[in-house]
Amino acid sequence: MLPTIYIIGGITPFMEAQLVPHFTLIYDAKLEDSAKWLAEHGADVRYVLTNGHDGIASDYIDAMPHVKLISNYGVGYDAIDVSYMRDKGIIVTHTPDVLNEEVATTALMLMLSCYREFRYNEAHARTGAWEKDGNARLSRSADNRVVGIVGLGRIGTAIARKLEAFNAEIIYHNRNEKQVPYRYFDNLIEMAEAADTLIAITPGGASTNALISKEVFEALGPEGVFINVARGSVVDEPALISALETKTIAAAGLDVFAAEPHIPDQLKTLENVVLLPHIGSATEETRAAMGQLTVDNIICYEKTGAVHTPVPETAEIATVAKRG
Ligand code: NAP
Ligand code: 8YV
Repeated sequence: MLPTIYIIGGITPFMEAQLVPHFTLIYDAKLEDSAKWLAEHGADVRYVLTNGHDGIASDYIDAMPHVKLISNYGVGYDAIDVSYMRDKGIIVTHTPDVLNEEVATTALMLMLSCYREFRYNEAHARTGAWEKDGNARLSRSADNRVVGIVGLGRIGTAIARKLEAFNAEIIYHNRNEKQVPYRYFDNLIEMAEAADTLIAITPGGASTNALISKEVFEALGPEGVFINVARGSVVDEPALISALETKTIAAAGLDVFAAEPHIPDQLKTLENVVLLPHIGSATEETRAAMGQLTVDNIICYEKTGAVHTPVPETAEIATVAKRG
């Protein structure tokens, strides 16, 4: 009998083609009654493949007593209770690094759209307003900005590097100072005061919940631009809406929201916000690389008992194999 993978959320045909010869694939979305299926067959499940949006509920895992590994198709794993999994001896893997450049590009795309008022200018061209009303109003330059990165990790560092082309001065806030040539702020409010633009790119979860608060927006100020490519939970969303409505900040570019795929109506009607449907890593090339690593972690474990990219919280219970 082939080992079973329980799949939550979608996977690409390319991922499926690699798994089908070696595993029995059970798709949560295709089950009429997941709880009933798990009660009858949960003991057969050896692997879970899920993603950053769906994660896995702990009661699902309780119904799968022989699961060895949860392979997460994404780098962020705040939707998985990793301490619970570690205590049960279950390894969790994710897809670091392979998406750094894409998510950084998305952050820049949002920042440039805010400064150069892409939505307004595109509409001015497309709707005929240019012919009817004359030239578009002036926007503001994205060059020479002081950019505060909240979460200077793998992706934050890629954002900082891409911003060099715009002559940005990079400053950052993490819990820990790093050996990097950028100014460190242990106080986020003080960094927001010093910055023209704030870019959030931390993990989600309890430690960053509503980290970007009303006070942070007040410190960023009426010329300030806020970009979020982290998680919706990192921001106090009602405070953000209010800051945009009252022009406490100038503009925001958002790829992530508190209750995805729902976006609050107030955000949809505001002129000074650019909205994206969580597409930070969503290109064919980057999703192929993420999918490959997600699949490789399972195949490697099945063949050797080792994985390539465990999350730090389960690294101590995992054997790590370099990717060939
Ligand atoms: P990473 O390398 O682990 O970097 C995370 C950074 O955040 C670290 O520098 C960390 O530094 C900092 N951080 C963590 N908790 C913090 C806190 N409470 N306060 C301040 N800083 C904190 O992770 P990554 O690979 O860059 O990914 C970051 C996140 O981006 C993911 O977890 C995910 O949520 C998000 N993401 C979004 C998309 C998208 O499609 N929009 C795609 C990929 C990833 P310290 O530990 O020193 O605090
Ligand atoms: C994906 C992400 O949208 O990697 C992450 O943390 O947020 C994105 O790359 C998500 O994980 C879907 O698989």
